Amino acid sequence: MDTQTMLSSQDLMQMEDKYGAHNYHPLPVVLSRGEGVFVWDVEGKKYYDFLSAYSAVNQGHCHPDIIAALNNQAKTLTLTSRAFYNDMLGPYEKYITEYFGFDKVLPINSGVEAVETALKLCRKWAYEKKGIPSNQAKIIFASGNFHGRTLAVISASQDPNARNNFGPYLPGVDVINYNDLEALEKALQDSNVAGFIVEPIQGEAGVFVPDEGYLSGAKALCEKYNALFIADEVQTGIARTGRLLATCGNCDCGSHCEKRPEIKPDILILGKALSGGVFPVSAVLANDDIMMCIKPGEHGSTFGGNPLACAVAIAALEVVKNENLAENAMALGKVFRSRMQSLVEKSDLVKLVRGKGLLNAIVINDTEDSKTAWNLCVAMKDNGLIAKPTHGNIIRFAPPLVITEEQLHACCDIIEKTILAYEK
Ligand code: IF1
Repeated sequence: MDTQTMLSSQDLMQMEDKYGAHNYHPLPVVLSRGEGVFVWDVEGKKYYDFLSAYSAVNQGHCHPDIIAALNNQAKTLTLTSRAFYNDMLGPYEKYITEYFGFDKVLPINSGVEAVETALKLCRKWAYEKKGIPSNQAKIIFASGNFHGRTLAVISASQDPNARNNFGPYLPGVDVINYNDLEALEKALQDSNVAGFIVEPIQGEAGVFVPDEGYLSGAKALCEKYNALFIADEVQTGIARTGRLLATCGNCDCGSHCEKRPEIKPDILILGKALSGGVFPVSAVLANDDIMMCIKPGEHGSTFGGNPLACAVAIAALEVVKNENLAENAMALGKVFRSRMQSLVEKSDLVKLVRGKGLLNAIVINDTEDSKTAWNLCVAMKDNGLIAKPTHGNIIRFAPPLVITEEQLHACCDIIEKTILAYEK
């Protein structure tokens, strides 16, 4: 559509407003190109991307290796459905199960589809292996959770925007306080509990990092009460928090060490950066005693495990390993938080910084309903860095994990300059 090159940002925003559902309120910037840590708007202005499409672009925008895998496979075979075998799925399944250390994978597409798959798998296991009476299974969620937008997961949400007027809600859903092992143990006393699903760090809630020992404690309690520990690593996985998975334990040493307990979930949910932001690819991993509860014809999707997704996901995971993205996220996350901590000391506007690896947030010293965080993001955009508030007064900062230390300092300079100028 050659007229597209003539349309301004304003034209394009108005076009979305007129023809698109109003289910988002984007920052007023219209992106037309991405490369590595950078994106450009329609007028050619360059920005650092500090959201990474909510941690889907960990490998950087349009990573050449992932794009090459996409292009090569796209010219060969994109989709067969699972009515037939294809020559990419088996090698991908072997690759990803060995990569994360599980017996099997159920390939699917979006993050929430993987969450739904995990919930169905958990219930199936509960009836067929734990022996919970039919239709009595309960799954425990954590307060402040975000697992996607389908009716099942919003049934566990406490965010009025996510759930109001979408009822009736799914039964068999219990919600307990996040980061509260006592509450978890109390809930697990119910013999009808099938599992506990949790984000190792709550992204949307505002990058809440639980106490040291919370995840390992939760896993131990699930074992004690014969319930499944389900880790939703759609946002925290794939090196974002400074390790391949955030459920690798809470030690900050950055490499494998005895201090870091291996917190292996019974069911692992991945999405987003599993494809490097190039294509919707998600996955549920589990060992045979759980995964084999689903029999042929009991679950699936048209695109799940398609050859294109397999090729892209292998390339995306190769980049994570070959470019040491977890180590980079661990090291630069510490640099980022230290720079933000010095901003806390300089500015009345910044209350605190928190996060792990390169999933961080600053809390703005204003009320939840204030426009300050939003206004700061608009001002940062004008200064060449795009980010977006999560809730109210919290700004999430999540650059692609390929960022260099020099680029990170340049971004911290932009954030600092914007915030100090805003106060005046
Ligand atoms: C939106 C939030 C982030 C997720 C976790 C499952 C999913 C997500 C931990 C579902 C998706 C996305 C959804 C997107 C914005 C973004 C988001 F702000 F919504 F909450 F990242 F924090 N589990 N998160 O974070 O994956 O089906 O979207 O592929 O809905 O606005 P999906």
